[in-house]
Amino acid sequence: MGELNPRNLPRSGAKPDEDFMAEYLLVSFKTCPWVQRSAISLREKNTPFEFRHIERDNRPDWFLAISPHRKVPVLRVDDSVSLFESGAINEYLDETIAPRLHPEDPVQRAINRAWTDYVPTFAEHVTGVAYADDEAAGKSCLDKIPVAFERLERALEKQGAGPLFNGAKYSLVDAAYAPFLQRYFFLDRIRPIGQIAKYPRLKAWADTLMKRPSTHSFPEAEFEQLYRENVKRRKKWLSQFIADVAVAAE
Ligand SMILES: N[C@@H](CCC(=O)N[C@@H](CS)C(=O)NCC(=O)O)C(=O)O
Repeated sequence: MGELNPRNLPRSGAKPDEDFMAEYLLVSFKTCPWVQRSAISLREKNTPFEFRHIERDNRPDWFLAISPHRKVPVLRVDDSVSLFESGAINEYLDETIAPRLHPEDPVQRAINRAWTDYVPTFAEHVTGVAYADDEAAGKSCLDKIPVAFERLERALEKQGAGPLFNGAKYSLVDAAYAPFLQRYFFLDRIRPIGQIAKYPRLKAWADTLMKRPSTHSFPEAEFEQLYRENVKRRKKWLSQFIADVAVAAE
């Protein structure tokens, strides 16, 4: 296995003083929201980890050997176990590292898990416009945003006062939604969508999460620029509204 061991490979861009052996290695594409969800959990648990960014179009052999679906994130633990799927990774982290982000109450835990299960649908509705081929498809994606927002608004109403999903205590639900709420704001700044202001609880929750340091893997402006470059590079309908970035050919 030596050759496929990610530790044996030179780390691009690593400075000598960063060259530590982390117990946790999180393999990522820089702008992947699912990776971000696991990175957030590690940061909320104050757990140091090595962030290893690979390129979507050039996935190394060592990565393909440890990622059954060829997707990121993969969390390599103690250089011996490779976990995949951000939801499973976060459950594992929560079972093994304090502080617990799941609530103690089993009913609340079930509710939290249920809302975390809604994330893929929420993501598809809220960020689908970035993948639309033309204006009609774009408009039909945008029409789905209020459905997702309304559901979360109602869920937050039942949860109570905020500012986080479970009130004062950070949970895995916060970690799961933060990357997609952040992308809504990015999209809204590419071409105004103007939906979130209609959902005051959701807006307050999103604002709280955007201010939370754990949400951010990179400086915010730099990350938004990377996101815009990705959208522009896709050459979909929304790309035309990004005039201000030069996108390097891949
Ligand atoms: N359900 C997965 C989704 C992960 C995912 O879709 N990752 C994307 C990057 S953001 C990926 O690796 N895509 C590569 C591919 O589909 O080949 C999770 O939660 O980890």
